[in-house]
Amino acid sequence: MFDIIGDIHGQAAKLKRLLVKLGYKKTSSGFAHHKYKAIFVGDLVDRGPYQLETLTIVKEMVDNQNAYIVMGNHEFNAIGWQTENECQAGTFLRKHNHIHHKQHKVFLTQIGENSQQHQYWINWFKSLPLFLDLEKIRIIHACWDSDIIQQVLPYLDDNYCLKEQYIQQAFNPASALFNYCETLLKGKEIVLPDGIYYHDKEGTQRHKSRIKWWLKQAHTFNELCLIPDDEKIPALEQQVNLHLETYQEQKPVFFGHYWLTGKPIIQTRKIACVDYSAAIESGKLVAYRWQGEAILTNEHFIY
Ligand SMILES: [Mn+2]
Repeated sequence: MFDIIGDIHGQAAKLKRLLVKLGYKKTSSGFAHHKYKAIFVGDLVDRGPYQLETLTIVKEMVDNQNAYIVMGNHEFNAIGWQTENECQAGTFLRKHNHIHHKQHKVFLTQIGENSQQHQYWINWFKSLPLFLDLEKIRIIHACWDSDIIQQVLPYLDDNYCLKEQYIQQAFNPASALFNYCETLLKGKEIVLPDGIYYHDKEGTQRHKSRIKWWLKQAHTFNELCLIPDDEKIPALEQQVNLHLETYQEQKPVFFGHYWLTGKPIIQTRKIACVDYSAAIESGKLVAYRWQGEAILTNEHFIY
């Protein structure tokens, strides 16, 4: 039995409150539950105020077999920030530009950029699996696409962790591996029709949008795209012509990443997102308490 816990983004206070609510007890070897193990969907870091504390709590649980974790795009990005680009000496796999620095600076400050501690956490991030395929459930940060999972396997070790020798490739936009990582860790996107755009949380103009990959069908861009309600312009009511690959397998899939809001509900009977924007003050940290069911239920969300 598992508690699948959403993106924490440095909100250690929310994490501790949720763990206590779920019945985990603080022991000499970290938080533990006599009946449940936690599964974290990634994105422990960036944005929130207590990133080092979040990492420490989660790693202690993982090290003591009280939790599992998969990699989020923010852990992936952190690896790229700290790893030199072998093709271009003096540069890094993730560009040290203003936007990337702004996203990552709280982490770098708390951890001490280039310190031993920094390298310690980067090494831990490198050891995180891209997904978990357990006996009865699957966990991934953003999007489970069965074809891509098959194609990415040769690059992974037995724990579904990216092999060290492929890290450079994973950040090279010309490689297939880069695209696999994009889909699994950041989800699927669609290019909006010519001249149509919206503004994201940061106010940046976006001509591409994340899509609800879990839908069976969508008739318009508004139905398909994850666009804030107040940005939903009439032009997005035009018909979308896209074949959606529905997840049709038996095992339920849990993921995070999507900054959902409102009362947590399952996406389908087999698919549930547990990210409800804990990173921002009004957002809640959500868990799904999985008790062995093959059909998911809204009753099992706890927050
Ligand atoms: Mn994410």
